[in-house]
Amino acid sequence: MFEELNRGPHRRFNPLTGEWVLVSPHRTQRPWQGKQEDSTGSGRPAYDESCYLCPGNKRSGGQQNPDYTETFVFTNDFSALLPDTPALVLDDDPLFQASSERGVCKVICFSPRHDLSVPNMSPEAVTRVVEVWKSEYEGFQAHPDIAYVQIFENKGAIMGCSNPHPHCQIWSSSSIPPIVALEQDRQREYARQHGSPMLVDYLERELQQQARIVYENEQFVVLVPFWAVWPFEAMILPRRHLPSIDRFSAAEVKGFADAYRRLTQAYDRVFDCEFPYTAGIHQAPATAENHEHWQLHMHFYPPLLRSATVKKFMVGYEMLAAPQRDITAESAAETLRRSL
Ligand code: H2U
Ligand code: ZN
Repeated sequence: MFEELNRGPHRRFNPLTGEWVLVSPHRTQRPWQGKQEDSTGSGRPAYDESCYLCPGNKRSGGQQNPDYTETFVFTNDFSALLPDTPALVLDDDPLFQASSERGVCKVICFSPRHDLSVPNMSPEAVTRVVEVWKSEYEGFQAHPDIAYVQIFENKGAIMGCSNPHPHCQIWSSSSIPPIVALEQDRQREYARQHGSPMLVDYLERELQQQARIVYENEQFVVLVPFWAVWPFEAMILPRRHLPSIDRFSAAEVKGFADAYRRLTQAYDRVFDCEFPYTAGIHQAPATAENHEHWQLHMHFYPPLLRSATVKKFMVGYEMLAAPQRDITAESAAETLRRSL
């Protein structure tokens, strides 16, 4: 069925967002004479005295990092959201609506080692990172002003990451951000219509088809979603129904870390470089309501297209009409499987 579809231009539907992506498989032979990005290449020292995330160093605001030995969490010195913003709502004119927003932004150093990143950290060290995510989420669940917890990692200068020291960020907010709210509405509606969570049904079908599966362990599956937009976009999905990270068992914390590590190892092998990406977990809001329609998942959006230096641009048609891709999700999954 997909072989026939993949012979020519077609559209694929993203049930999580309701958006369509244009797939043009015949275009992969297109010549390229545009921008070449600098290859990232590692070769970093284990400790960098000028790094604001390395143990014992001073950060921009003057605070000093402890001599941490595994993970280290601190409040972002330039937080985009603040916990004590006074409440203010402008809603009397439908054309000029605004409201104040509260939240907390944190930075999590994954390791004291400046030269490592998730694919070359030990399984135990990556497991520790997932444990910290879980306890941070639980901490925000107890916070009356916080509705949503966004855990994300920006990796690589090409993705705007300010520092190669392995780290991620957590931004928690008093409202549910629009992309998350959209996925929430779509999942709620699907569960209402079909009686089961969307991504639980989706994974079952993906496992039957196998064409887009990259890696499986006992608890999680890594796949290239049918509706992927970025060339090597991927997703980590739990095998069982898990709305949020606080429900992870100890084995699931370990299994998630394994999936995260194995996918990023495969990424690094695709073009033999430190593969840049933006990745993040979407999960149920950290509030007391019923969120059973939610299925936690981690999105990976890597920009590279055909080498360590050639990235996919989301411009022109993509910015004005619809996202478009050339290599199919099936062939990207095959490349990633071969790179495991
Ligand atoms: P990236 O993950 O995009 O590189 O961002 C790193 C964050 O670290 C960024 O949000 C914060 C920046 O505000 N930061 C500090 O909190 N303290 C510093 O001394 C420098 C950077
Ligand atoms: Zn460092």
